[in-house]
Amino acid sequence: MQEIYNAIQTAAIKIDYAIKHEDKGYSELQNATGDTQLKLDIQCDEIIEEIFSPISSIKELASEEKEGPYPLHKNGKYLIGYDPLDGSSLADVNLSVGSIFGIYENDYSGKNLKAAVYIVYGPRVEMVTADSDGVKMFRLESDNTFTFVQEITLKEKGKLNAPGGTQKNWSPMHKKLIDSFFAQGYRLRYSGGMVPDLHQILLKGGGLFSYPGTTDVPNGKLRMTFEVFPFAFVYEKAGGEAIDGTKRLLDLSPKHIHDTTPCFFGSKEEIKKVRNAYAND
Ligand code: AHM
Ligand code: MG
Repeated sequence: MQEIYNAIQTAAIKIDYAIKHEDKGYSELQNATGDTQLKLDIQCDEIIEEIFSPISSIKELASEEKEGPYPLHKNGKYLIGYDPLDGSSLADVNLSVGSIFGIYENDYSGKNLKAAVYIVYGPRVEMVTADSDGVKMFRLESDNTFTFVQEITLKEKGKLNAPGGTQKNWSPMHKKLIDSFFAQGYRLRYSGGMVPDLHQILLKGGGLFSYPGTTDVPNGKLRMTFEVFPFAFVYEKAGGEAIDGTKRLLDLSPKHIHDTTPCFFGSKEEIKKVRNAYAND
């Protein structure tokens, strides 16, 4: 696993450079979800593919930017589902973006996730790892090494609310639930990048991030394999919870690697309220 973490660090340094200095325009291509890919999306995917390719413990890659799985070493132990540059359009407006990695065994179901890692490219470059040792944050230093900063644990209850999805397409129940958090004094924190938004909630001790099913996207926007399961794993290891409204996210399995799901990540108190609201709908 350490070899994979080291490879992610190497990729992160190159991706950070690409974000800051390379071509920001759109390509002529679309990904499997139908998004027009930025040149940066493709470049970051290629950086990761190249760095992961020689690692013999990796059996296969599945990328948000690739149509299907990409086989590497047939005797490898791990499958890696990743989003090379999440929230990539935010780079153009100089907001933080991220890379997300789920390290699986056997298949891409939530229960087979063994570790999760994400990188935040912001004013600082930070890496968060979640595994049987808990959740740890590292920061990129001027000598291009990552040093340990702190362990991350969530409090029982937080103060931040990051409500995703187009509001006019929320269900009345979901709107009432989100309004109820603001009525209790929760503060809005939503940049439109799930990596910095979820990172902020983790570092500030708690809160709620939601991306519900809506009338336009009934299964939500965020993909299980590359985005949702890795963060569900991080939140659970940090002492929080992650559900789709009623069910634990890590009990789900995608039928197709690009499948999406409604998702809620938070500290225990907020998730309890979400579960009650969705159970009684
Ligand atoms: P992307 O993988 O195409 O970048 O989309 C994922 C991003 C998430 O980071 C973020 O939470 C979500 O899309 C925001 O969506 P919206 O613009 O609908 O709020
Ligand atoms: Mg993404």
